[in-house]
Amino acid sequence: MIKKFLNKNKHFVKCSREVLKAIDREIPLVALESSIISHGMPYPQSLEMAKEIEEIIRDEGAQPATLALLDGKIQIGLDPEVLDAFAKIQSVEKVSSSNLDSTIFSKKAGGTTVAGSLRICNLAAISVFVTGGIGGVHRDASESMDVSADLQAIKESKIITICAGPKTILDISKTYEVLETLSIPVFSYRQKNLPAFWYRDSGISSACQIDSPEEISEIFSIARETNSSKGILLCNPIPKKYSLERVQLEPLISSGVIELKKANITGKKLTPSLLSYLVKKTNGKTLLSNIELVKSNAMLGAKIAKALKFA
Ligand code: PSU
Ligand code: MN
Repeated sequence: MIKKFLNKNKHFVKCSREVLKAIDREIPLVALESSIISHGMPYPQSLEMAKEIEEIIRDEGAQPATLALLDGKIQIGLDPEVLDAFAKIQSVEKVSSSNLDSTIFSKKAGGTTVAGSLRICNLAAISVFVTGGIGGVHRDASESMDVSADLQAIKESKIITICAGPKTILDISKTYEVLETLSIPVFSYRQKNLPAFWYRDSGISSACQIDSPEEISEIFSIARETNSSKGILLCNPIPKKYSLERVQLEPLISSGVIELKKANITGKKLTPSLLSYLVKKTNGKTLLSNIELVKSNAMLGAKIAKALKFA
């Protein structure tokens, strides 16, 4: 299926050498976003993280496919030299579902968010997508109306998105409410409650706990058989060792929200600015934890991709 799509759309889609080989060998793909590289983390940690998670996925016997936009084309997988170059580009567009087409048109470099990446996964029929934390309802949403396009994109995706929950900087309970309103099936991994990125426990209980890659693969089959047109969201709690304390983090998030509001930082800039504010205020603690949770999600994503193949 993916081969047919690639042959038909060479003018705007390009695969890395490694991804092409993996498709031939029927190695299952795990899609990765690239906005986390271009906007979510500082360089060079961003590049190191990207390489590390790709390696984790390969070691598990799956094929990483980092998605991005370059030279007017959708890239499925970045060859090592391309990934290196991408991580160093200073001005990269943050590409959501709404500006994917305009970024292809402008031929600018683009880092795809969850929403942007899921559009590509849909096109290329990639079933497993890994990120750190999804976007959602911002804490000042009652005023700003800032709700990430990620939520709508997950609903429209037919893909399993593996994350550590919504990012802690968001209004977590409102975000889980909107997920419910959109009727997105949300699962927690190996615990009752849903996580919230740097926190293992959001305090919100999950409708369904999943305990193995095989179980999520079964749910994916059920969703297909029952003709579900929605994506599946699997929330994998951050490893205990790297989870952060509410008492320490909450005051910093609150002051960050206020400070950025004063500086008029809104829209696409809000999430990356809050993340980098917290990295500075915690002397890099939030960054280390962010990297570790993405690694843990990558490992789980690879296992799920394999389980789907053998289902
Ligand atoms: N996960 C991380 N760090 C990030 C992101 C995810 O660990 O920076 C990115 C994703 O690309 C996500 C985006 O889609 O943040 C959300 O941005 P916004 O709130 O503007 O929709
Ligand atoms: Mn937003």
